Amino acid sequence: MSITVVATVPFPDQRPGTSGLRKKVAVFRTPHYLENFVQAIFNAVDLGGRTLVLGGDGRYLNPEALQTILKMAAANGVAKVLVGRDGILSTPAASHVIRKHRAEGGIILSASHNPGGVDGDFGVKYNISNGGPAPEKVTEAIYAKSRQITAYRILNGPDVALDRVARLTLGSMRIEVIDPVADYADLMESLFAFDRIAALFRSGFRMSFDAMHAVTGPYATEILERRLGASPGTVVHGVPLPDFGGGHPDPNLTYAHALVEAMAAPDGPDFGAACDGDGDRNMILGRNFFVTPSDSLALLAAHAHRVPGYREGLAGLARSMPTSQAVDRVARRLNIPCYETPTGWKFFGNLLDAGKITLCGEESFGTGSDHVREKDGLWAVLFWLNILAVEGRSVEAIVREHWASFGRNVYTRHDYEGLATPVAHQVLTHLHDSLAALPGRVLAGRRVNACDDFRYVDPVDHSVSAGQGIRILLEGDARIVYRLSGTGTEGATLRIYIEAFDAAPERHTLDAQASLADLIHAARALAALKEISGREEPTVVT
Ligand code: VG1
Ligand code: CO
Repeated sequence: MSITVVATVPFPDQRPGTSGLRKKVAVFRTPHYLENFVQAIFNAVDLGGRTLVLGGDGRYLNPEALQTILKMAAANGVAKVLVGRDGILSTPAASHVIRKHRAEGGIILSASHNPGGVDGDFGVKYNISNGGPAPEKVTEAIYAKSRQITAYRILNGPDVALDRVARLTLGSMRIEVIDPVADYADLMESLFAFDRIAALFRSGFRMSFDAMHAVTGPYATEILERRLGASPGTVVHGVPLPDFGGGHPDPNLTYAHALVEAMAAPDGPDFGAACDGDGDRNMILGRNFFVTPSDSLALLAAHAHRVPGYREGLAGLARSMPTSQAVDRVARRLNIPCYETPTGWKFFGNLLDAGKITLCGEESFGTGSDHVREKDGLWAVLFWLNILAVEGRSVEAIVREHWASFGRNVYTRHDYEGLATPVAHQVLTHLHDSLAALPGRVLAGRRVNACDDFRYVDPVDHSVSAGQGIRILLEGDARIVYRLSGTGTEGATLRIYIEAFDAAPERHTLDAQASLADLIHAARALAALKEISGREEPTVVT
């Protein structure tokens, strides 16, 4: 088999965002576009003679892209590729496979929670040997290479059969097609009290897990229905489809509305959960009750000592900056550190590697621990099941007890999607210009204590990440945060995060929108949102 060196020109727009390179399928189909970026990875990271992990969430373009990447890996001297059967690997499972098999890195094909299909999104993410997303110095190196590229290397060989577990070769490169679920399911079994959870299901406890026709279907079916004995039908939308059945595989109150409705039915299940396209996000629901991701993180931390994998205690906790400060309160009670990082899982990697933290999470339905280096949707669901099995009480009762003990950080995120990029930048410029005059002023009845544009200094390698979002810190632990999304593929998305602390939540409404109404109003006014963008109401509220 011969290697072709194909001449190409750089594409200017291949800068990885919050979580890899995400673009419309049509962009990835531009001739040489995918190949360029993949060659930029090979040029930036020395994978010659090394092992690479490869897999994706099964979305449209996955099969073709997998074959291209396999042929390029062979032409670039990669020794061995571990690839999930049918090209399937959830993001957390890929992270585990990289770690377990001591691979040099992994390429994950996914655009996570973004819609799929021919008109949807596609993505390529590079993970390093710790199993986590490449840190900024690596993504910047890849980006730099993508702008200098003149040619890529590809093997002229046949497509590889990925439909069964096998050991194959392509040129001089070895390929192992692996069961995408087995290693991951074993890892989950090592962390959680499967006997207690199985007993819970035997007692008649009912659950609905919505895989949203995305990657977690096979994982959830194996773990929940086969290993834990949940009744057949517990997993819904369990078959991964290239277009996710036309849905938006984002587990939140807007896009997982079928599950939300099922949980509101009088005879509905006791527990509901959903994961996103690539299986790293989770949504947790009780009967007619939504657990915010920020509360979920805090609650898992507070209950961790009851779960076998975390019985020894927690080294520390971390949350992304916009995530609510509920977990900070748990850290204070446990007398352990709590770190505040910029948005994106890559910032947790160093803290996890250094043993400084055990659990971490983001407000965007992401929770995880040191078991892998990605957020992990099913892991969070199993953590909750373990707590429910030990507590023997409802989701709502457990959350309310947490609030009674720690107080409640009432929280919401408002997304303004599809803004024209210059308009979104104008909003941020306007905010920047207003910052200096804010401290001491009163907003929604609360004094502004401080405000800044968040700048993170990594406690481990001291690398600096600036411009990570505007924070307005108000009296009484209230906050308003603004930042632009780094994962969207259409125009710009402005996210506004609003939080207030309620020390006596039992006396107040459960409705976060109602209790935060004055802060929401102030946040919009401060950004001059209506004047600048013509928009007042967000497109998605979580
Ligand atoms: C969003 C979330 C962020 C998350 C990222 C990747 O980024 O806000 O918390 O880490 O998606 O999640 P942004 O830049 O659009 O706000 V996923 O499930 O892609 O891997
Ligand atoms: Co995801």
